[in-house]
Amino acid sequence: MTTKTYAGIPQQFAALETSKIVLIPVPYDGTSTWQKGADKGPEAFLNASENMELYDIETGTEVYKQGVYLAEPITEKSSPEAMVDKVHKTVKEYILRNKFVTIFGGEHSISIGTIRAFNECFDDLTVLQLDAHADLRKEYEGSKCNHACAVYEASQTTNLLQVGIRSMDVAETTVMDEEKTWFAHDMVNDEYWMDNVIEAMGENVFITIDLDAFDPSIMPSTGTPEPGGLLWYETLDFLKQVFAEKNVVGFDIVELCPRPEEKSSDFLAAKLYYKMLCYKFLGTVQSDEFESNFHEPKKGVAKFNTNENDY
Ligand SMILES: [Mn+2]
Repeated sequence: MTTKTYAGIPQQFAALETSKIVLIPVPYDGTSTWQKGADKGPEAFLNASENMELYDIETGTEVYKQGVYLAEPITEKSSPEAMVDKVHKTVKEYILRNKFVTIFGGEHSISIGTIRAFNECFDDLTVLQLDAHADLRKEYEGSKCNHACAVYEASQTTNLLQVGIRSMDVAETTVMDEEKTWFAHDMVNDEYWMDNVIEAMGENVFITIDLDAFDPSIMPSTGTPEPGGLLWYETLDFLKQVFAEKNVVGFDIVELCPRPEEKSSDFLAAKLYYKMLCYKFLGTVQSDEFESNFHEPKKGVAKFNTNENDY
């Protein structure tokens, strides 16, 4: 990776100690079944970020001044399970250091470890998934950590809300909670979907964005594009409301599968990431302490089944 700081920001905004935000790249593409290349996602995203204006017109802010620490990429790929464990451990470590933790993939299986970490640190976690695919398989091709299983665990352990879904296997209907699913073909005729999704959320929300949730017309560089996806301004409008009304505790963005001749997708991912930071820190003065309300691990609380000495 050539980038030394996120988006080329000055060192004074990029040190771990003073940064409120941590960005963890996970260039993993071990289980994807069709187009390979999500392992190149973080690098393309970081390159595009470096060429992006850092003043946000809509919010009138320069959110990078809150501090963005670019963590070492997670390169564990001996097995999907080992990768998920490593992601889980690393994410949890940064949450416990009171950082706003963000992760850039990589294929969607990385979210298994990410969500597990957030779910251990925040009570009553809602997972908001924007995705074309349900990703609810319990196991796929011999592994529970396949990208097709990305949110199965979340469906069992968190309040999982699935938005933009337009592709799934019939077997997944037995796992899916239709009350908590917004299908793309319904959303297009439903002017209240944003309100309804927000109403279904608890206070603490983790957002996982599979970039194939977007329409392929604006986001062609993804492993498995599906027609009929979300557009730019409606997505921003929705995300802005979520950040305004809920305590978003972190997010990940996955499945950028860059192609050398098509850079607009890389820029969409870069801008989306930055916009989400802008919305998160709207109204936060640069010198304010970042207030994370995670719960310190307590002994004897069943939710924390990880040994405290593990990290
Ligand atoms: Mn997915």
